[in-house]
Amino acid sequence: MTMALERIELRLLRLPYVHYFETSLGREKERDFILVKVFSQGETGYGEVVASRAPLYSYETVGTAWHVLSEFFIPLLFHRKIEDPVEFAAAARRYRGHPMARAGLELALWDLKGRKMNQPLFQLYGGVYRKIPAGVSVGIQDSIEELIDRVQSFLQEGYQRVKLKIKPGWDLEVCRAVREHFPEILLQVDANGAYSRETIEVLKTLDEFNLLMVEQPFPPYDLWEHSLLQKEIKTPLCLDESIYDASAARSAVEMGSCRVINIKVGRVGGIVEARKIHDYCQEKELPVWCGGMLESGIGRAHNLHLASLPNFKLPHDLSASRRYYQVDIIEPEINLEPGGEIEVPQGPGIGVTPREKMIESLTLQKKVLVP
Ligand code: OSB
Ligand code: MG
Repeated sequence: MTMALERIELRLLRLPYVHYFETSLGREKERDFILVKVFSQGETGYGEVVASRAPLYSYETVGTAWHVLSEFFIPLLFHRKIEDPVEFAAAARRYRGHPMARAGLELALWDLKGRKMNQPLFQLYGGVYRKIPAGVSVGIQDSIEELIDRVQSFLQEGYQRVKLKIKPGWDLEVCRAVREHFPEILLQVDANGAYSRETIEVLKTLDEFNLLMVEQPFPPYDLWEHSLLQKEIKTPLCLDESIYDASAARSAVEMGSCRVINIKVGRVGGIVEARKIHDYCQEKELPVWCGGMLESGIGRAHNLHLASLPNFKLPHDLSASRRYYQVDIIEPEINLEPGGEIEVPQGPGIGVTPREKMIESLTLQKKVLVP
């Protein structure tokens, strides 16, 4: 049975970070993002759009997502009287691109569905893990000393692995220092596409540091360059930005461009596409892990449910609420358990409760759409 939605709300929120976050793409002090709320028969579903203010990580922005959601994806739902996330994913294929926008809406429909069925999302997805291993992504700092201090305190909190952001000039010396201080930890690096054919020698040297993986050394649309590098180094390459859908995953694996994939539901356009990538990698015996976009508790709760699927086999970029924000927009907040794990929320839908008053006070812009 197909139920029609009564109303959809878009909200632009701004949330300051507890500590700036710097990657090869730049330094950010706060996060602007869109919250999607879908309403049906007294239930509300919540989704988060991970596009940021500027087109740095990908071409999408808060502005492009607001536009395509208002003008195309939401009218499509209303026009076809769709409420089911799988039907939405199928119908939305007529439009190209804008994965973060479509994922935000699909996630809201999943949450709504879970709440209506009175089931947590991990159960709808067929998840198998009740607790997932937490990793932490540590940005570029002003000095190596500050970086070592930050890594030390995250390890004390219990994170199971550390990911360092690197860029030309903040790479070998940084890895060497962190390795010397912490010889045993699970360590990996992420370049967000900052290297090129000309700077490949540095990447080959990374083999010295016993890293779990090197994430996205070259720009997104360069599978070929990654395949050449993977042949030259022992450390597995992991792709993030390059894997924009299931066919890109297949091309990358068949070309030998990576041995690990980071799945982000926003980057690939929703849970339906994320599952295709998950299932394909499982069949190919390639491990995946769940990436993050510094989400609020709503997006992170969604990520926890996704990360419960069986082939999510490496520690994730999923950290406690307070690693990102002073106060999160959900309760209970996401916490790290002893041993560095995070529990998958057990309530219906995403399994956590959005703090409506706080969301209202953080809202910069709001739009209500009706059929
Ligand atoms: O490349 O994984 C990335 C944050 C914003 C944009 C890109 C990336 C990241 C992170 C953060 O590494 C991971 C997290 O949310 O904990
Ligand atoms: Mg990355």
